[in-house]
Amino acid sequence: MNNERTYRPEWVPEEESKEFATTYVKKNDEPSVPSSGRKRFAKRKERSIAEYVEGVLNNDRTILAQAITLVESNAAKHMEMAQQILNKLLPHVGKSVRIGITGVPGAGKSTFIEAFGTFLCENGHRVAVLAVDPSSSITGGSILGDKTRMENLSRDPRAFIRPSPSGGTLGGVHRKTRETMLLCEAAGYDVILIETVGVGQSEFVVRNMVDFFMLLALTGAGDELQGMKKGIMELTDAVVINKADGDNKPKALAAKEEYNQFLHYLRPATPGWETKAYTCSALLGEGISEIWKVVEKFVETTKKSGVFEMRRRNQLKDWIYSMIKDYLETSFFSHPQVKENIPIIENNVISGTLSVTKAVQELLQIYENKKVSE
Ligand SMILES: Nc1nc2c(ncn2[C@@H]2O[C@H](COP(=O)(O)OP(=O)(O)OP(=O)(O)O)[C@@H](O)[C@H]2O)c(=O)[nH]1
Ligand SMILES: [Mg+2]
Repeated sequence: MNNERTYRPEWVPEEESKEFATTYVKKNDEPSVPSSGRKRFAKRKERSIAEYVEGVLNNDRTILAQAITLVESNAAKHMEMAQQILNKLLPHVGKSVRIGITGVPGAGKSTFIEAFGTFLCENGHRVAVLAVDPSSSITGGSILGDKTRMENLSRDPRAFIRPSPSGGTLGGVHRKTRETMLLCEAAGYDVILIETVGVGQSEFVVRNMVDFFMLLALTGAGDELQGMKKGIMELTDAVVINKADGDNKPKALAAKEEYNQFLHYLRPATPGWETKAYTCSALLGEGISEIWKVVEKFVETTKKSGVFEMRRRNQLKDWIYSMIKDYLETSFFSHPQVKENIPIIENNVISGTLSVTKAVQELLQIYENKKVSE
């Protein structure tokens, strides 16, 4: 039996029929074509590389979703296949505007993406929504949890929503999200929105894969401006104060002024672009079109100055090195002898019988010797 369609995205309401726009293919499932229904063909036929490439280029959503599943798989066989597909698609990538959106939980990121994405679709764009969510291995991904926030967008055939790849290191998530973004570009999505929760390192990771980075903020700028938010502000191309509606509107406007005064003294995240604060109401859809105008202006300015291309080139370089680092780190810490010796060496360091440098040398020696004799 073909049970492919039983995997419904969670954000589709219970009573909905099968007309939802996004196709959710269960993670790590063998990518496949529908089975013929005959028992002895229980192991379904795999698509060829050419079928994947053609399917993605034709924006066949099922094939796109399955190609993403390949990219997200940690199985060597799938990885190899995914790389071949990506290589064939490379001439068709890079033509989108890549936008990162961050903000504390509850800032309204999902509501904003619903409003912004819908606005873009209505204005002739095709929008892919991805997420980098460091907590997704526990929660299953914030987008998946958004049963209602992106209801319209998830049904819109011009939009494609994919939850954060779960599990693995941040470096692994980085690679998977970047490659997913490339697949979406090859499928013709011209605006890519990447949501991330304002926790830990994920802002830096997302900043490094997008053209335009936006911080969704709330009122009470004074409190936020203290402490860690400053670091994030230095990455942003726009601060958008959301929930500028009802009683909150005057406060939002005051916060905008405060942010603008503060931003004035910061080094801009993008050379030649002045980061400013704006207000909007994602809930009412107010100020959304103005924010798109800001993005358009940004793209125009940075393309003219060459900063746009330069950033993309630097991001590619950064990607090479971050992948190497990620590979080495995983390889080191998953090495059986290293794993075995770490607690012993750690103890020796803590009890004062071994210096840190010596400990590291010993572990590296174990790793490197083992590598040679393997
Ligand atoms: N009044 C008002 N409420 C809003 C607005 N945008 C979002 N909200 C509300 O704020 C709450 C949080 O919104 P979300 O869109 O889920 O926020 P989020 O940033 O995606 O949150 P996480 O996914 O938990 O990080 C919801 O109850 C929204 O209805 C807005 O513009 N105005
Ligand atoms: Mg959310």
